[in-house]
Amino acid sequence: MARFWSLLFLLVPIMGVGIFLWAPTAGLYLPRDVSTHGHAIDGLFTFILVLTGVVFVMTELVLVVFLWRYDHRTNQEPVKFVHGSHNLEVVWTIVPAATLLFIAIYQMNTWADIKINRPDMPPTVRVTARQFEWRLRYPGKDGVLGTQDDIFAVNDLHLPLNEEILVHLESADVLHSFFLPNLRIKQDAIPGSTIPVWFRATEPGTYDLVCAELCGWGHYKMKGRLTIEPRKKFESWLEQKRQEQEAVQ
Ligand SMILES: [Cu+2]
Repeated sequence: MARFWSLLFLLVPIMGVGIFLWAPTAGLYLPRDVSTHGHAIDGLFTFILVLTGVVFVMTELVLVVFLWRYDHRTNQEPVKFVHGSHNLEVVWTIVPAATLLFIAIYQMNTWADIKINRPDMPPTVRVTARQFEWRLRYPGKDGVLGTQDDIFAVNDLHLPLNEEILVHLESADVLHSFFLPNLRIKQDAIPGSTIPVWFRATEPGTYDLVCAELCGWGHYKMKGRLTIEPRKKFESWLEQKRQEQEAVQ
């Protein structure tokens, strides 16, 4: 029976690795990347996944070998307890600390590109998250956000293709998270702050915009749509919105 348990534990690393190998073929992996910085994020993701994956498989195999070899029926003598090992403690503290420090340094340039080196430009759109929708506000003809001629939309985010985009992200009530999976963008929206988010989309299309922070009972339906389109189409969409808006005023 004890042998059966060790084999059952062996299924954990086999299935763990198996699922990761199978998922991309079933379309259950990362969605298609349509941003300029996405490959850097995906590279970090894969690097950390492989690193932790190798450690995971190694520790699982050690566990299974010990379960198999030290089964109680073939090891009748009493167990000898060991109370700590200073050297072992030092080793398994230093190795993870060094690994974490390495990852912290290794990801620095990507972090700087995505979170620090903000483009010097006026915002393309203001996104205000609220329970349970995305309110969008574009500058009107004057090109300045926050003036009388601004153009409004809800859940329908349109942005121009192959251009630097600067989003000003806000929250009207609680914590939300602005998540564009295809652009590898995920940023918390925090009440009381305006958070800049920038990126560049490289392929036209319609993509998901979802909330990635449990923000209340209706969190599941806090879904919008991101449309990436060439500048001309984007401008005619804005113009159409503006006319609709004037018609009801
Ligand atoms: Cu939300």
